[in-house]
Amino acid sequence: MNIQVFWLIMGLMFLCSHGKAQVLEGTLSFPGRYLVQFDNQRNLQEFHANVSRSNDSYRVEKCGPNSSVLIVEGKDLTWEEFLKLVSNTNGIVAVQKDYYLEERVKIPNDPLFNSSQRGLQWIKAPEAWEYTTGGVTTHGHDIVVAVLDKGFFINNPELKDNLFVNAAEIPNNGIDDDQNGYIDDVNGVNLATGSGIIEKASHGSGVMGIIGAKGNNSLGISGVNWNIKLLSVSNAVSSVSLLIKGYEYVKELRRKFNESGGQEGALVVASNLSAGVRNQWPSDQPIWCNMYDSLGKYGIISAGASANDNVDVDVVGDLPSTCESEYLIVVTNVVSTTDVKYSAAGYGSKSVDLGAPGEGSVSTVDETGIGSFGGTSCATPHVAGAIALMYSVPNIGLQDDYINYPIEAARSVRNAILDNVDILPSLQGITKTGGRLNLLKMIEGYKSDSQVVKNLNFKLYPNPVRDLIEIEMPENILENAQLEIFNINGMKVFSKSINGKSKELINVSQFEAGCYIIRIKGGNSLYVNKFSKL
Ligand SMILES: [Ca+2]
Ligand SMILES: [Ca+2]
Ligand SMILES: [Ca+2]
Repeated sequence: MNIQVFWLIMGLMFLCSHGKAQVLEGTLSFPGRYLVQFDNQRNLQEFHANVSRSNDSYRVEKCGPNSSVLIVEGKDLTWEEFLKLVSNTNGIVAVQKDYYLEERVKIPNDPLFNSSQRGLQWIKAPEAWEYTTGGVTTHGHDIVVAVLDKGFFINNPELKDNLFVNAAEIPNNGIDDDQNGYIDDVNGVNLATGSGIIEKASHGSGVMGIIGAKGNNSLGISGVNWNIKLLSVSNAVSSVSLLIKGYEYVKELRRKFNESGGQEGALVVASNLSAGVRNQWPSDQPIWCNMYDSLGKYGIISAGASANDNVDVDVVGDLPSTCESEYLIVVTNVVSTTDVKYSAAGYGSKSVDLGAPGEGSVSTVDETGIGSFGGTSCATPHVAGAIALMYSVPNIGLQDDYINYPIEAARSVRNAILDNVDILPSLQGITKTGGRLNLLKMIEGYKSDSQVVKNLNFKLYPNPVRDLIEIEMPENILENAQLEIFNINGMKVFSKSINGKSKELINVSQFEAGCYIIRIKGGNSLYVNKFSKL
């Protein structure tokens, strides 16, 4: 045994005997089974042959035809005996015990999680929380969900730390500091009074708790997001005119965010409406339905509740269920204990997108504590919460898109939710996806829109260029597309909105000499080309 291997083995013996070896995830090792890695096949074969010859009670197996790792297993073979076995062997790189791996789940310490939040298990929340528990993007922006409802108990201890705070509004000075039409709207707005004093009510509080009751705080329940910013839009559901005022209020915050590059306003990524009107159609209320495209154009996906009756909304009508917008997700009610569609819940293969846990849930329905909560009202905020959770997942491409391409980012999140449901027999054929929300599959199945867009060239000349470069716009490019130029290090050096002209002339005389990439992005299309600056 060479001296390095001796110290390696001694080190491992020391670590293992003190129970501190951190070789693999998990703490329990498999009795009698060990791994040994060699520097080459010749040394591996030699050891393999020696062991097989001298100890027929040991099983030796290669981890693959060209693998340099052997599994050595023997009944009652102790770690010390194994180390003795390998001690006079050439070419050993490493040895270790075989460990059990832990299932990667994150269980919050909220006391009602295990007993009363079965719905979060069905949608694989503990597994999704291994990726993220919500709150902020990797750029540090707070993720905001707007809840449009009658009122909210915003002082509930499970909600008060997860409330949106309007940084542009000075509290209690009687002045509309951010000039959005509402005085002192610090945590949100009361549309009935025009003030920032939030109406108190149970239903909206329950909705909020599902999206983002503080998780892992040893209290009550856990929301889909442990951390989040909940925007209260109270008295939004007593009339459609107030609802539209509410949507406009929410949209304005996101508009400011987008237009300031994330410096102002708020990153509102979802709105939740757990209310509706029966037996109505988009033709009855076109302005209401138009709001969803209008919000979507700023990057907001809306979650809307289907009816609380066992009706086909495609036949009997329902709003917002039948509004046709790609930025609206319509949700029906799955029993949180059994994972089967609740009988008294609306459906529709054209209008109702998916199911989420509803009936038999609990949430923050009063001023201080937790109580029963159900219906499509409870199912819908699971989806609004899922949208928000998505924005906090690091390293998936979405993080780079939401500032510059809010529409594409929003669409990609919607697709991630709808393309990655668990199919349920009770939803199949009567909902668009035939399935129920799955947070883990949503995250793992996420595809950034920039990965699926067309990657096409366009004409530019002259190339190489000294002063003025003329760009012939690709056909069908949207008027609100963005033209950007990046240097070879990936730094953006130029950006402008395209105004629908067929050609753009750009002065690059001040650019340093070198290679540049031009990117034009709009809608679902991405066009890329390169030029050299002399
Ligand atoms: Ca204001
Ligand atoms: Ca103020
Ligand atoms: Ca809690």
